[in-house]
Amino acid sequence: MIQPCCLTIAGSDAGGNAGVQADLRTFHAYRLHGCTVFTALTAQNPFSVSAIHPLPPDFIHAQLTAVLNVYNIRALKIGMLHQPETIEVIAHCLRNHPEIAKVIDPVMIASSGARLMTSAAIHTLKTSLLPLATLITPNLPEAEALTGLSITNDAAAQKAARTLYDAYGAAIILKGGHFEGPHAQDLLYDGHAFTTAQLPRIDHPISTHGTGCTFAAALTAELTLGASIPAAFQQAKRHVYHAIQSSFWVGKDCGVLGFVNATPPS
Ligand code: PXL
Repeated sequence: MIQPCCLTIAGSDAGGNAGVQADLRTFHAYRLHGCTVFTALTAQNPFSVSAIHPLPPDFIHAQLTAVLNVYNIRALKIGMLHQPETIEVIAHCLRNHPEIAKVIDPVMIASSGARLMTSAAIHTLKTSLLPLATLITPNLPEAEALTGLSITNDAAAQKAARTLYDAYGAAIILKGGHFEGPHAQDLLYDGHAFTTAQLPRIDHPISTHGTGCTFAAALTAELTLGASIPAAFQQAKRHVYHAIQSSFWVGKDCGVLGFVNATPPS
């Protein structure tokens, strides 16, 4: 029997907190095989990104062709893209695969503050890639950059989610972690209804670098296993919560998300 598997198209994080490394460990938590297409290599730790090495578009094309032709990929996740040429080659390959669910995490700035996407690339992302998405998962600064809206309260968050849905025809999860308050609340708009997922904000001393990648990877794993988008949303949120709760130290002032056994959707 051929099992379903998933794919991440993202950057490498040398420190192993974010990017492809976070995605693979999340897929493994769901007992899913993960294919990996690297867009760029980064030299970084949770405190700074010291170098970015984008991979050539023809090599990204070769990686995509190699995996899309053979593996039973049900859902994929797109993370760090960095430059316009990268986005164009990915959009070109994925246009022929409407059967694969596509979760796009429009990564723009690392938690250390480093820019992971050039401003020219934001334009290409909007015109070429976001229209292919099944689900888009911006945080508040990314949603503001994509819509031009200022998101300072719940009503503005709903307006931004609806604006993005109307622009791209994809479900939108707006990650509200940047709002202040005792709860970390995220908002889903799937074209029919707004749903929220709310868990207590974890006051944890260990670095949470990589939570955005882990959340999008958990959504991808859930969709691979057949969950609906609203169910995937609640489960993925819980997955990240448990990963933060079980994080541990791996260097001076440097932690990493913990290992979680993900429960498959019922
Ligand atoms: O968290 C966003 C992200 C995605 N991908 C890579 C990253 C980061 C943040 O640092 O390094 C490779």
